Amino acid sequence: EKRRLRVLLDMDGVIADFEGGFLNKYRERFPSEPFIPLEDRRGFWVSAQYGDMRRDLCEKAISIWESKNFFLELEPLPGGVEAVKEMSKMENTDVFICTSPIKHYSYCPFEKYAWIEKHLGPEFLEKIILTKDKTIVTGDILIDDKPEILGVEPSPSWEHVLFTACHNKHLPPNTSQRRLLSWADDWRGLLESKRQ
Ligand code: UMP
Repeated sequence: EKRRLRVLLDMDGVIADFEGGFLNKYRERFPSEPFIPLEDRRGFWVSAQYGDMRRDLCEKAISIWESKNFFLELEPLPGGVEAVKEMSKMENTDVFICTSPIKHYSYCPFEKYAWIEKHLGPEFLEKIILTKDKTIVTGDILIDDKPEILGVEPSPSWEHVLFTACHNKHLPPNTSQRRLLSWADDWRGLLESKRQ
């Protein structure tokens, strides 16, 4: 009996460069406001770190990803598109893009679909899971840059592998959480380890 491997891939911070896209557009729109270089990013929430710097910068940051074309124009992260295409062609492997939309829904959900079609191809439109709660989605592995993924299911089926990003790379080593350092890291070996 053949067991298929189900891989769940986060979008922002894993295949799409949310942090880089944010910083470029923030600096373009607010050239005289302070900003946080990517090497100084700490914590998953960009808005929280900007708000800590100066209260009003929280909503200025949010206004960037609530703008039209923000999600659509994100650059792919190095090697991500190639890796997703390659793993989806592997035998006994099902790949899904599992991503949380923002609450301001005018552009984000549409643009996430458009981004996937543009960069991965129309066949991947059938592989998109938009959810605020990834714990209720079943899979063998979830590759995501958010350090803690919580929801209504206390015991999710997947192993969360932390994808390294500017905001999580300084976290103290966590022996109970595996990491993928980038798409140049051994993601094939990681998938193989889940087939045992
Ligand atoms: N996001 C915010 N605020 C932030 C940073 C990100 O709302 O400070 C959004 C961007 C993504 C979502 O739509 O949160 C994160 O989704 P996942 O990467 O967890 O799928």
